[in-house]
Amino acid sequence: MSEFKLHCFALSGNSYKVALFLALAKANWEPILVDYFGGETHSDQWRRNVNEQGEVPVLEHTGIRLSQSAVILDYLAEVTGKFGPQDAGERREILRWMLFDNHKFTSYYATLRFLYGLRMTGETPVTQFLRERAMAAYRIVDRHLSDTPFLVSTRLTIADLSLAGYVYMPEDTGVDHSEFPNIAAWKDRIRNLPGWQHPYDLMPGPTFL
Ligand SMILES: N[C@@H](CCC(=O)N[C@@H](CS)C(=O)NCC(=O)O)C(=O)O
Repeated sequence: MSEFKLHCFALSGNSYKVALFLALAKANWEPILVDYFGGETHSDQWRRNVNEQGEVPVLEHTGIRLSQSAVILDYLAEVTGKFGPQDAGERREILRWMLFDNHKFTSYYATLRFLYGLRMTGETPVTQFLRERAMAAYRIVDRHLSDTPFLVSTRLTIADLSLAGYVYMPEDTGVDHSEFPNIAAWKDRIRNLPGWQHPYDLMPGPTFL
């Protein structure tokens, strides 16, 4: 039996943050496919038994069940001793970037990708707004990565894994990624780490709608 169980699906970049941690840490884990597009996370039963917040990822480990990717990454860093902070200053920096990620970097981009890249809504005032907000967040991260190889340190931390959730997703979002050379170099550094896998290889389920 696997030590860690991750409720997830391939298209979920928020789940990928955790799946990538488990892959890079060479943990003994298994994915549990959630039928998100079939409405599973909206069912009373799923919300009662898995996550009242109605979201993946959800991690199960030794009788503990956790949601929110940032909380899960923090937990995994603690129990595995990998990719976590080395002192209080790093802990605060990791938290600062993970909060920025949840509010802006992942959040705007993931919603844009869902509408424009998966639901194929075409351009609307909403996609336009989301792209502007996402690109503003990408500019901030790109500038930050111009003088550091990883977000918080010279080594990979859970802050990098949080921001990496959607950056390998292949769908067209209308964002010109050539504007972000430092993010491209950072993506390559992560991709070259032993154990890295693309989200669609790491998690089960359909990869298009
Ligand atoms: N802040 C959450 C976001 C999780 C999230 O939005 N997950 C999506 C899938 S990628 C979801 O389950 N959404 C359900 C919904 O919005 O109804 C995290 O980091 O875990």
